[in-house]
Amino acid sequence: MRKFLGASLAATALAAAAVIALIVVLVVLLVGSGDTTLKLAARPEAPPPRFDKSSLTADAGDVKIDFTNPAGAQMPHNVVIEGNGVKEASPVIQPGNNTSVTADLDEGTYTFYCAVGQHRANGMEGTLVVK
Ligand SMILES: [Cu+2]
Repeated sequence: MRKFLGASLAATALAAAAVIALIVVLVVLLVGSGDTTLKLAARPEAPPPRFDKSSLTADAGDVKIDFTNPAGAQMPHNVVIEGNGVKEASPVIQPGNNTSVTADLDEGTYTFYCAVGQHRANGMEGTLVVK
């Protein structure tokens, strides 16, 4: 009887531990394993207009790009994240301002670019790889 009780207690403790572990896993999955915030800026010495980075990497999930158009820049800019059916754009900002754009991204390769004028055609774009 005592032996049975001990085994029963151990089984209960094991079950409780399993439930707790499951809850932890679910919380990690739901709260988001991979929210990423990236920094990006326009280079002030335009023209030609350029970002300060031509490639970015992020974890799958909400990906936020904090974008700075520095005070010394000559022109307005924005950032667009596009690819795999996603297209999210930040507001266009004048020099000396900051903005951001956020997109919920799956694994894959995306493009980020500036949608102002001919900036993208002139090379103001880059690749965002989501893993
Ligand atoms: Cu631009």
